[in-house]
Amino acid sequence: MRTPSVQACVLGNMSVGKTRLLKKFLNTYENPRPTIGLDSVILDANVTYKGSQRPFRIRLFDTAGQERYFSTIESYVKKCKVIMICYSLTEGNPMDVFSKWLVKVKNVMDADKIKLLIVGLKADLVENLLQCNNFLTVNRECIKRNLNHMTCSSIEGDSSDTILEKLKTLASTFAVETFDSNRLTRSVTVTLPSNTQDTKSGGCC
Ligand SMILES: Nc1nc2c(ncn2[C@@H]2O[C@H](COP(=O)(O)OP(=O)(O)OP(=O)(O)O)[C@@H](O)[C@H]2O)c(=O)[nH]1
Ligand SMILES: [Mg+2]
Repeated sequence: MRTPSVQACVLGNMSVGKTRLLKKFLNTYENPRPTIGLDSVILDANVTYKGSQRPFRIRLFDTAGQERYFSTIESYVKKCKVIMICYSLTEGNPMDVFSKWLVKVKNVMDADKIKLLIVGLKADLVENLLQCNNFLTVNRECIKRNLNHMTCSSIEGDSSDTILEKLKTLASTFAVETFDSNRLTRSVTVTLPSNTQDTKSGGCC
């Protein structure tokens, strides 16, 4: 049986650190160039299904923050089951997460049917999160809207591992749905009417 694949993507303004985060997931460290359109990476994951470990894959799309590319990436975003919206803890308008990116997501899909994760990046540049205006603003909105909110640095420490684990956990829900639907498909029994054989043998062939 083919390994199921769950599609996911990373959205957010230019230069917030989306590509650097994906490179950290893959343990590659070169400084990224601005993304043009979109790229994708494959991540391997496992989930416990009916008492045993089953593998699945996550196809994770890295998207350009530049507005002009959104029409190109929209058709990929539509098919994603997990969406990470990233923002910088140190620059830009943190409310873009909701007024721009979440609105775009809701315009192309039913946000209740997917898993959303909001991620504040460049945590190494912040001394105290509890005094960080971007963090506090986004956190307040996430609590109101009951959204997952995490922070990380793609440069220092291992906080990106926690984000990767969370991504895998969110995606595993959809992998399990695929296992369940495969199981149901396999167990369907089709009973043919008793005269089918006669009808066929009396036909033209
Ligand atoms: N200090 C610090 N710098 C970071 C971090 N993540 C990314 N950067 C830097 O921020 C700059 C932009 O990072 P990218 O990953 O290219 O940003 P992006 O969101 O992919 O940008 P676009 O592709 O243009 O949408 C690069 O110089 C990165 O090295 C981080 O966690 N900490
Ligand atoms: Mg990029």
